Amino acid sequence: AKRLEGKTIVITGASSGIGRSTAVEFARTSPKNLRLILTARRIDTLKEVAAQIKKEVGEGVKVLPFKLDVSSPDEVRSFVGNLPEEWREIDVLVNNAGLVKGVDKAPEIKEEDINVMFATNVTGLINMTQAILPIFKKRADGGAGDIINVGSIAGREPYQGGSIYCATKAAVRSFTDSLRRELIATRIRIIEVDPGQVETEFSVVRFYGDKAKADAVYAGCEPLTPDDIAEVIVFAAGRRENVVLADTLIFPNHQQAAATVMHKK
Ligand code: NDP
Ligand code: 8X3
Repeated sequence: AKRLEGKTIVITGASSGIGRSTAVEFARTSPKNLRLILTARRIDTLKEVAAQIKKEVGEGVKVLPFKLDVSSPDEVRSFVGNLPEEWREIDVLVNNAGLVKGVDKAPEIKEEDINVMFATNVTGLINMTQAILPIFKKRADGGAGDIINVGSIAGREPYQGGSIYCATKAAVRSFTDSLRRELIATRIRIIEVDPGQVETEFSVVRFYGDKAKADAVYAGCEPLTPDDIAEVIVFAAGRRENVVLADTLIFPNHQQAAATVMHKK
């Protein structure tokens, strides 16, 4: 917790699920002297998260809700410049925003779904990384700061009906590994956290808002909670600076190996 003191942390997709839990967990772990920049498209929801943090930990943590669509290159490019001056010395970027759309198989996959998944999960994550890295690189020893990318078990184990989503998460994994090698001569840490099944709005978004279909995904199994992943993200950011928790796969006990190998009751 001491190690996180005074840090400025950006979280993408902080309005729901894993991103929202990560915001709250950072605040809980380091309730004094932390700056949290919470970003997503739903600004009203981000304000609710800010209010929840204030209620839980008090005024010690400063929270800035900031409307940002990571799939918009213009919005990402102007992001840092649009932050108030005292919020620009960013120390940690959590690239969490991401989504899945549909369960269609080729050749039936909707063009719009393909584009939104790549624009958000891949190009959005890369653009955010490029927007923040120059801040890290100005620091001593070639640079310092943490980039924590949320990948997925789906990036390691592709499955039917998920080809585009799986491809986006495989791309995240490959980009993350390249980046870590490119930055070897710096103190910048590149961290990947790959969740298995977590119950969030993820499946509701996948089924275009159909809650019954989303609930069926989790019937007969016990998915992880977003807090389970948030704890790992905050733990990774809180290690002493020479420790890189480079790559973590986390799944519920029933899921074991792959995205689609599941024991249902
Ligand atoms: P949720 O749907 O609950 O949360 C997704 C978040 O991403 C929301 O805050 C949403 O905010 C944000 N988001 C979506 N599109 C954009 C965009 N264009 N710009 C900015 N923010 C955006 O799902 P999860 O919490 O489950 O997902 C978080 C990450 O975890 C994703 O990268 C997902 O792929 C990954 N993941 C999830 C797993 C699961 O089983 N749930 C498993 C493995 C990985 P808003 O709509 O307000 O913009
Ligand atoms: C989400 C994991 O297997 O539900 O990234 O697609 S899965």
